[in-house]
Amino acid sequence: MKKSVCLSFSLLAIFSLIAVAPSAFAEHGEGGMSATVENAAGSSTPGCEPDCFIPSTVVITVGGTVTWENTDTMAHTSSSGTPVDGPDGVFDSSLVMAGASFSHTFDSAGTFDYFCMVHPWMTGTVIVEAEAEHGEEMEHTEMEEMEHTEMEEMGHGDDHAANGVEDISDQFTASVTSGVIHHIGANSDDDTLLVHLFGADDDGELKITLNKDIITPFDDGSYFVLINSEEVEFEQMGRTLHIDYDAGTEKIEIVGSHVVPEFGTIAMIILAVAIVSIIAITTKTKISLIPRL
Ligand SMILES: [Cu+2]
Repeated sequence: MKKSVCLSFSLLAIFSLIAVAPSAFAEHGEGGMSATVENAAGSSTPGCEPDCFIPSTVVITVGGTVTWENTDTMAHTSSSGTPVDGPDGVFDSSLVMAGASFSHTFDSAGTFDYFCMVHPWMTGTVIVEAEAEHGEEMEHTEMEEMEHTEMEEMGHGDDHAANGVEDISDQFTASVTSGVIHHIGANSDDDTLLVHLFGADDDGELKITLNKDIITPFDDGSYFVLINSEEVEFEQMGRTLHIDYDAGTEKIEIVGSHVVPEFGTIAMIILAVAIVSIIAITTKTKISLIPRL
């Protein structure tokens, strides 16, 4: 985590150096340290394939950053993995609203497939090439080291903010078989984790793995689960809960003995979806999904 923060700072620093020495970097051209991908207009409806992300394949070098700019009018995600196998956790933008963007810095070489969890026909690839072995790249390394030192002196505030978000997304995984998880919030006053669902038109199951650093179970290792304020039966295997819910459910509460207060301040949108049900929902309720501008 820390490394990528440092890297993005270094990148910023490098950009500011471009003004000083433009010729040194001009030769990198495309497929260098950064690439930008846009969501195709209207890609929330099938038919944009194979160019739902534009360009659908980008090439960068190790340490480079890809920025996804949502130039479409609908919310999208850029989630590593494939629609068939699901997200693999290398990177995940979660929901990126129209006009917003998401960046990820790639620290290792490889080919990374990604897709949009809301519109799984939207797929793309990031190819990260090993760093070229020539003089210019050496300059990068030296500069990164240099900026690294400076960063440590002045970067604490941002470092903290970035860690807060990143760390929490690592804290648990959640998926649903009907609808999408719109938001997970916490209420430290009554030690409750709130899972807000959206578009659960059918009965479904929420599978969520909890980290005890976020929500501490009761002494016997158990939690309570409330749906529409009524206690429900659920299955618990270790820290993974399988919770069945009825069509139309909007709020599932998981009660433990303690919830980390900081968590409540972070408005987190996790989109873990059952692909099939999402296609159905998107088709059925397309109108209501369009954010009112
Ligand atoms: Cu999308």
